Amino acid sequence: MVLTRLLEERLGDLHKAGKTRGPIHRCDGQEAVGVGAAAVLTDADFITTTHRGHAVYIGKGLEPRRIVAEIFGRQTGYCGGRGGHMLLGDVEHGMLGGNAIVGASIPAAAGMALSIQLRREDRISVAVFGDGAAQTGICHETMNIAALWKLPVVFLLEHNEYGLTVHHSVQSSVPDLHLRAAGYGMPGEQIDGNDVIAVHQAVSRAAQRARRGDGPSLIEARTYRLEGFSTSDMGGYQTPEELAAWRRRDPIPQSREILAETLGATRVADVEAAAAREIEAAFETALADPMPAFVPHAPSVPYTARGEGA
Ligand SMILES: Cc1ncc(C[n+]2csc(CCOP(=O)(O)OP(=O)(O)O)c2C)c(N)n1
Ligand SMILES: [Mg+2]
Repeated sequence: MVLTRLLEERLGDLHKAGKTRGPIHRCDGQEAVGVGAAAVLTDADFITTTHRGHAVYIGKGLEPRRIVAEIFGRQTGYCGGRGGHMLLGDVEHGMLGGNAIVGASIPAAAGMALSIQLRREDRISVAVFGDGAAQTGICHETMNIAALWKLPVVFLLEHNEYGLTVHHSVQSSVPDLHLRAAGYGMPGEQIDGNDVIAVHQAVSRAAQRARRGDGPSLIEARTYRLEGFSTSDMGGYQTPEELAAWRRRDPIPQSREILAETLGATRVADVEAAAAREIEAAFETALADPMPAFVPHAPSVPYTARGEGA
């Protein structure tokens, strides 16, 4: 979680300095969802995420250095520098990508779950998606068929109160989205998405159910994004009181406190210092990496009817 926070703080600074290619979608305040969920999975399990996927990338075990390289278009990035921060994937870690199409991470994960079921493999698939994505048609279609076919998939709804600048109260017919699970015939539960242990426990339960062949579950993790929709967001739609209340529930200080009780404050500080060094080194080395070699487009041929010409 600290790696993710430090990565994003640095990305925010670099965007301000005009050094990123386009805005970055930060997940400050939401780190417990992606990290807590990914920690349940092995490399063999699949996960898909959203345009705000840094916590999932890190949680699934991807290296910060190659994440930074990808974001800055370097050859050494996970997708050779061609995916960028929203479309980063790595099959070896079962990280099947962030996704810039709202809602599209949901059927992608269910499709992988269908493949797992057909091949009788011992792995599961997880879809992370937002409260805005939960209102799309493809979400409903996917949940229906996944429950009907008992696909080994976990639907993890990262409810951060807003879709872009739009509050959930004006985009959803019900405030509690896990209630919809009943309509599809699968279990649904709401959890505190800022409590990394609660996330880990809920995803573990859903993962066990999926592994047993009992089908999908819907977990609604309630959280809040403490920064803008993207680094280009001018803000103004969140009240100072709302922001302050959620800042007090920042998952990182909460986890730090719990860990300090069991591990001791010194050990926790050491781990955080190591995370800071890792992020520092990630930026230093990745930004010195080469850009991909220029690949010219294939020579264009005049358009002819299908089957003719080149
Ligand atoms: C199909 C589609 N429609 C609209 C957009 C523009 N868009 C990008 S993010 C976003 C809001 C998504 O909200 P949510 O699912 O809650 O994710 P969050 O940004 O809160 O993490 C919208 C409407 C898009 N990228 N894709
Ligand atoms: Mg949202």
